[in-house]
Amino acid sequence: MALQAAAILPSALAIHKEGKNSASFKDSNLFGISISDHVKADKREFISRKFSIGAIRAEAVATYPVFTPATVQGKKTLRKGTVVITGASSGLGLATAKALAETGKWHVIMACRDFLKAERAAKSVGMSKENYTIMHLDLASFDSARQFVENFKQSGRPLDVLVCNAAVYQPTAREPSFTADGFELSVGTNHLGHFLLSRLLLDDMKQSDYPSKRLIIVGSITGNTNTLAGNVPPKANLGDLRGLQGGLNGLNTSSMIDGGDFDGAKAYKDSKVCNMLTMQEFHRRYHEETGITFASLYPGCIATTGLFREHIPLFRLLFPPFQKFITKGFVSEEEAGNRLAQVVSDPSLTKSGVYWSWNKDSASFENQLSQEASNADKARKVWEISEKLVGLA
Ligand code: NDP
Ligand code: PMR
Repeated sequence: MALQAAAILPSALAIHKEGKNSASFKDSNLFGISISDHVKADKREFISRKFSIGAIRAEAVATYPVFTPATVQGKKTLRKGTVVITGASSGLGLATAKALAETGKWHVIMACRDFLKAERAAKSVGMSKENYTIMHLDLASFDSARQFVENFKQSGRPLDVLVCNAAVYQPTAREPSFTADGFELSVGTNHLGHFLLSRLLLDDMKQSDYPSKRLIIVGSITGNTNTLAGNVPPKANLGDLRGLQGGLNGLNTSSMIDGGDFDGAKAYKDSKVCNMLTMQEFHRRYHEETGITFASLYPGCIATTGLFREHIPLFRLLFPPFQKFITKGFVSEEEAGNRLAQVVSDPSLTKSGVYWSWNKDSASFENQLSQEASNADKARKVWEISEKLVGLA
C-alpha cells in the first residue's frame, strides 16, 4: 500500500514540508499539483423562520402538527423513527434524507440554513410531504443552534437519531472567515456548531423510547493520516490545541487549532478529526449509561457534491473522473446516501464507537482511525475546550 501510494503521489506531496502549511494548496493547485499555468414550505411546519425571496425578507410564524406515537390496541409497534439530519439540503445529507424517507419508516427533520433551498431539494428528489419537516439551523451561529433545539422540543417529536452531516470546505480562501460567535468558519461550523447541537439534544435522545437510538457524526478519510488520502497536503494535525484553546478568532490567537497560519483545506480536515474524536468521546462518556450508539463514517468520495463549490472550476471538472478512474474511491450521492442510511437504521450497525467504511463491494466494515483521530487524551481535551467555547462549561 505504501509503495502504491508513493507511486501515484504527485511531486507536490513529496516536497511538502511536514507541519508547514504553505499556501501551495490553495487556488493555484489541483490535486496537490501546482496549476498556476491554468488559473490564477410548508408554513405549518415552522414555529419561526426567516427567509429571503429576492430582496424581500419575510418571517413566517406557525405551529407544528402534534406528534402522536404509534400504538396498536395497546400493543407496541415500531413507530416511525424521527431522524434529524443537518445539511440535508444537498449532497450526502439530501441523499440520506431521501433514502430514509422513502422507506416510510422515518420522518426526516431536515435541519438546514436555507429553507427554500431545502424545500426545493426535497421536492426535486421526490420526497413526500408527510415524510419530512424542514427546520431552520445555521450551524455557524450558536444562537441558531439553541433556537433549533427549542423549536425541535416544541414540535413534540421524539429524537431517535441525530446525524451531524453539514460541513463547509474553503480550500481557496486566503484569509479566514468567522462564525457569528467569532470562530474560524470550518471548525466553527463543522465541529463547534455540531458539538453544541449534539450536546443540547442528548437529553432528548435519552428520553426517546426508540429501540436503537443513534448519534452519527460524519467523518472523512482526509482527516485520517493513516491513509493515502489523508497524506495529501495539507495534512490534518491538531497539534497541542493551542489555537482552539485560544478561541480560533484570528486576532490575538491563531484561527487554526494547532496555532499555525490559516489554511482552509487544513481547517476542514482538522474539523473532521474533531468530529471523529467527538464521536469517540461521546461513546466513552454516554454509551453505557444511555445505550445510544455513537458512530462516525467515511461514506466514500462523493466527488460531485456542493462541498467543492469553492474550489477552482478545473478541480471541479477533473476531481470526479480522477476519483472514478484513478483512485477508484468515487461513490455516487445515491450510494453514499444509502451508506449513511445504513448507519442510521441498519440493525447490523448498532455497535457504538465505530468509524464505518465500505469496501469495493459496498460492504460495511469497522475501519481504523489514525493515531491522532483515535487519541483518547486528545478527544477529552477537545471535548473540554469545546464545551467552554460553546458556553456549556
Ligand atoms: P454539500 O456541500 O453537498 O452539503 C453540505 C451541507 O451542509 C449543505 O446542505 C449545506 O447547506 C450545509 N451547511 C453548510 N454550512 C452550514 C451551516 N452553517 N448551517 C447549516 N448547514 C450548513 O457537501 P457533502 O454532501 O459532500 O458533505 C456532507 C458531509 O459529508 C460533510 O460532513 C463532509 O465532510 C462529508 N464528506 C464528504 C465527502 C465528499 O467526498 N463529498 C467525503 C467524506 C465526507 P447549503 O445547501 O445551504 O449550502
Ligand atoms: Mg483525494 C485512494 C486515494 C484517495 C481517496 C480515497 C481520496 C479521497 N483522495 C485520494 C487520493 C488523492 N487525493 C491523491 C493521490 C491526491 C493528489 C493528486 C489527492 C488530491 C486531493 C485534493 C486536492 N484529494 C482531495 C482534494 C480535495 O480538495 C478534497 C479534500 O481534501 O477535501 C477536504 C479531496 C478528497 N480526496 C478524497 C476525498 C473523500 C476528498 C474530499 C474530502 C472530504 O470530504 O473529506
